[in-house]
Amino acid sequence: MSNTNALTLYTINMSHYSEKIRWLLDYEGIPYIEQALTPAIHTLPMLLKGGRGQTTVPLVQRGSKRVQDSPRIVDWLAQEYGPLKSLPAESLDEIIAIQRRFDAIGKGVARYLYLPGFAHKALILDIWTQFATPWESRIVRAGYPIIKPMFKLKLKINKKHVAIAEQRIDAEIKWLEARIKQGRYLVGDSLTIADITAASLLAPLACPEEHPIYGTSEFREKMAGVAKLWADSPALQWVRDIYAAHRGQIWQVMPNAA
Ligand SMILES: N[C@@H](CCC(=O)N[C@@H](CS)C(=O)NCC(=O)O)C(=O)O
Repeated sequence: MSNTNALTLYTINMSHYSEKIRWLLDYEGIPYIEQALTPAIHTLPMLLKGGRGQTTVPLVQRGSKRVQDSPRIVDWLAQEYGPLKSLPAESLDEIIAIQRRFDAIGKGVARYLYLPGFAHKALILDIWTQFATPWESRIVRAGYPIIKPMFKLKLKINKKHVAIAEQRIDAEIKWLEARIKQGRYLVGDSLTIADITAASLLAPLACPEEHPIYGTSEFREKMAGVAKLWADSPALQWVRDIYAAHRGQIWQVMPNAA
């Protein structure tokens, strides 16, 4: 494959939306190169590459084509690399509706974990700088007193919005519990993007051991400790089971630092 045809996935190591697309690519056997960005440093490159006034990861690039925002990436991958086994045509509408409902709680999940997580500065900085160059690491560490309040403002990490997030997550967890009573998979009898989205977006709460960030004991204790409310719920157990059965090894090839 020539470089123009190579697919690059831009991620942040802790990002669950990035994990959703990484998982989809791995599951579909679509070759890609992962470029891991450092939080805060990611802002300008993603703004410029995305061209939509957004600074978010994931973003995929092939040649001059760039696609930002995970549901748009799913659509584009289906067009370019389809048919995808995780998007069976006969159940498309149902799968996309479930993708939408779990995409909608992703920011709430991040908000919910960061509020108590920010008490653990050393852990946050270690995660944020995992793929940083030495100068990026220095910028993020020195700039943390400014980056943290900006991040809190942007993601609405405050008691009021965390309380709303808790209610919304709880409602989706209850929905998931009812759904998995009907079968192992959310739609049909095989893994689809509905399962991949639900499992990825809830993974920071479920802490599946396969995930290199969420699966560590330090993350479990310091970031996800607050999710005790649901820790033993059938929904989060389902997330761990789906990871164990279908995720395989994450980062078979380590990402490049971008
Ligand atoms: N709707 C977007 C949401 C992506 C998103 O919120 N990504 C977070 C990381 S999990 C992010 O990039 N945050 C940093 C920023 O907004 O600059 C998607 O589905 O891709």
